[in-house]
Amino acid sequence: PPPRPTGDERAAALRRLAVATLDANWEHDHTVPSRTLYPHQWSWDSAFIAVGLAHVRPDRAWRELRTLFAAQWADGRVPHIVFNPALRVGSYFPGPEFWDSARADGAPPVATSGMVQPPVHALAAWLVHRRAPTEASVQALRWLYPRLVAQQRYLTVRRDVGGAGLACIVHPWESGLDNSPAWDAPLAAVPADAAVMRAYRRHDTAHADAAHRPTDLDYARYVAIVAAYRAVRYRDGALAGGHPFLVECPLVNAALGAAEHALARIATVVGADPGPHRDRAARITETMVARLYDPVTGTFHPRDLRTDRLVPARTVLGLLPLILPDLPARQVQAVLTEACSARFGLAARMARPLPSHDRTAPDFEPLRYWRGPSWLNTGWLLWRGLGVHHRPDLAAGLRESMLELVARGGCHEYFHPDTGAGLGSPAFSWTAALALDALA
Ligand code: 9WN
Repeated sequence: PPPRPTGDERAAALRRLAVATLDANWEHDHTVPSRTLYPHQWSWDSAFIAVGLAHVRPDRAWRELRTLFAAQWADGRVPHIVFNPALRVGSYFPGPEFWDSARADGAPPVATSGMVQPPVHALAAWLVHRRAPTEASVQALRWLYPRLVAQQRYLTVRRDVGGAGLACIVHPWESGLDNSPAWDAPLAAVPADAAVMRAYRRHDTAHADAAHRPTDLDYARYVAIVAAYRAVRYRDGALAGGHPFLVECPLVNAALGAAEHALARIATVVGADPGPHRDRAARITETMVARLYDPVTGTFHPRDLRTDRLVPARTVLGLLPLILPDLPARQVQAVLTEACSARFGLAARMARPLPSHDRTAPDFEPLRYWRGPSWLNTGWLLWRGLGVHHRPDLAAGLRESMLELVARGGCHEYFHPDTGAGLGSPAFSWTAALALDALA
């Protein structure tokens, strides 16, 4: 067998691969997540990508965020997809014709989706600036700051369907973890029939193994929920009255709280008052503990607003509130216990990669997208949380496991949670970007 590469050789090879992947996915003013599967711009992908670009191409990191926020709606929502008008019809489903954003009030001139994704952008902007603070990065922060504030306002005001101060997601796509078992219970109430999908052509299954993607029934429901939101032109006023999917997601709300912490730091750079951001962050954390933490399971769960119950599934989403610096010690300890249990296997020396779902659950599926496989972005968020809560031993174990995945498998979209084999897109941008950040 060839000699094992040294740590330095592994790092250098990984860095080269990651930079080449990001360069190949750069498209004029943004980075596509994947040339085949996702050829437009995605919201939270761009935030992760910016974090990675900051290490090698800081100008592009800012450009990435600017392009995304140039498509922000008048109400403050940052759309989860910004469509590239140069691409032919059919390069992604559901495409711009399906979303029909032009008919919605306050949509930008460019075609976008009408939904959001986890608001990890303020954190990303802060990290990009901190990596290389320059006059240009301060200017970029000045431009972004009011837009990031508007994004927060949209989520905490218009999307506060539960009335407690948390943001509600109106579609599984908004969580970024589309077919996570976390959404099975709330989705079961969405009337849909797999036959609906005969009217459409999925694009994803032409580029990835259908057995590794959401099912046709999932897609039928995804399409039905978009159709319900599109019918009211993406207005949020009547959501509580009957929208088919209304859930408070632990990741979206943890990102919301972490964003206020990041905004407090950004505020000091741009000459604004950090105080209100700190107050809002504290309120979000408190409310998350009160509404989404279950003392019996010792982890966070989504709250289904249509039944006002916590969803029982224990997924990686439950661990991600660890990114909140003001998470109380009791919840920090409980989440660490959950993460280090046989369900997720976090350890200072990890035997297997961090899965996206509880390995011991009967519905754990090692190959199917967010129902088991290991993803770099959820690993990266947990890794940051471990740093924030002073667990360098566990952070080092997780980092090593993430880097080993990419070193062996390449910049895949996700990885088999037992073997580490690469799955999904083989040249996926956030995997490259977050590996670069973990390497630094
Ligand atoms: C739907 C782009 C996006 C990610 C999501 C991931 C996947 C889209 C899809 O790809 O979602 O938004 O077509 O499956 O689940 O997290 O942002 O990479």
